[in-house]
Amino acid sequence: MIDGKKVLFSGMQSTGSLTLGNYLGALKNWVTLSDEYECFYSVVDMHSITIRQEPSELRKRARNLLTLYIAAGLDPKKNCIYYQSHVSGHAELAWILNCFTYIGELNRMTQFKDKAAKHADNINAGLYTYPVLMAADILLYQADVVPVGKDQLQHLEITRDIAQRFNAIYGEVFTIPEPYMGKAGANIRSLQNPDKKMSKSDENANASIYLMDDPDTIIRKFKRAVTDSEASVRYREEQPGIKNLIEIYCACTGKTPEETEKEFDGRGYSEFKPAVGEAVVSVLKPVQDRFYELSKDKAYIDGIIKENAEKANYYATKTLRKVQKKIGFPERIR
Ligand code: ATP
Ligand code: LTN
Repeated sequence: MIDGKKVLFSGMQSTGSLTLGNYLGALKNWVTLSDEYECFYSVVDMHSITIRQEPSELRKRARNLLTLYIAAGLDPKKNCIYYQSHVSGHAELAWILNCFTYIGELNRMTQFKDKAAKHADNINAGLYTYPVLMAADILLYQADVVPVGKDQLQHLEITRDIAQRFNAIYGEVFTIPEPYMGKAGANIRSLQNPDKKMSKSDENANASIYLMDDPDTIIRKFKRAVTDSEASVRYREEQPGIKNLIEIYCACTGKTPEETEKEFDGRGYSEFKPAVGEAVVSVLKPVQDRFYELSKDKAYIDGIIKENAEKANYYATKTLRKVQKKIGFPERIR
C-alpha cells in the first residue's frame, strides 16, 4: 500500500515496435487502472538485452516507448513511468531471488523455450533467468496487482512462488501479487497466422499492426489478414482468423461479438476486414498524434525521466534494504 492505495506494477520491453496486441492487451488497460492504483509502469530495458541489441537503437526505442506510455494516456504525474535500468535495485534484488529459484522451475518456462528456439545462437543465462528479473521488478514495489496478457501468466505464477518461498523462510517480506487480465484484447493473434500471438518480434511485418503504422498500411494489412473460406462473420473457434478480427473490432469499438455478428450478417469479409481496419485507425490515430507532439518537447520528457526515476528508487530501496537485512547482509555504516 502507498498512501492508502494498492500498488500496481507492469512493464514492457523496449525491443521492436509496439503492436496492436501490446496496446489492446496491455497499455489501454493500464490507463483505466491509474486512478484506482498507485502505478509503476517501467520500460524494462534490462530485459531487452537478453536478445542482442544495437545500442543506439535500444536507446531510441526505450525513449519512444516511454513517450508512448504518456501518449497512450498515462499521466506521468500520477503514474511512475521510468526506465528499469535507472533503478539499480532491480538487478540487486534479482540476484538475491536467483538464489531462491530452482532450475527445475525455470526449465518449465515456455517463453524461454520459444525464445531459445528463435535465438539458438545466443541462449544466454539472462534469457534463462529472465523470469527472476521480472519477479524482482514486481516484488521490489510490493505490487498487489500486475496487469499482463495471457502469455505472461506463467511468469507471474513463478513470481508468486518465489515470493511465497521467501516469506515462508523470513516472514512477511513480500506482498503476493495477483495477475490482472483485461477482458477485451487479452490475446490478439497474428494477422498472418492466428495460431501465433501478434508479436513485435515477428519477422513478417504483415502479421502485426504497429502502433505507429499509418492508416493506409493498417487498412491494407487487415485486407490481407489470413481468414478462411467460410465467408461469414461468425465468432467461432473453427474460424480463428475471423474470431481474432472480431475480438480486435470489439476491443476498438466496445461492441460485443454478438453485436458484431449481427452488424455484418449477410455481408462478406470484403466489408468486414476494412471495417476492422477503420476501427483500429480511429483508436490509434489520437495516440500517434500525441506521440509526435510529445516527442518534440525534450525538456518535458527529460524532466519526467528524472523525477520518476527518483520516485521509483525511493520505493525500491525501501524493499531492498528490508530484504538485505532479513537475509543477513551486514548493516550499512552511515
Ligand atoms: P516480443 O515479441 O518481443 O516477445 P511481445 O510483443 O510479446 O514482444 P512484450 O513486451 O512481451 O511483447 O509484452 C508487453 C505486454 O503486451 C505484455 O503485458 C503482454 O502480455 C502484452 N501482449 C503482448 N502481445 C500480446 C498480444 N498478442 N495480445 C495481447 N497482449 C499482448
Ligand atoms: N516479461 C514481460 C515484461 C515485463 C513485465 C515485468 C510485465 C518485465 N517485467 C513485470 C509485468 C511485470 C513481457 O515480456 N511482456
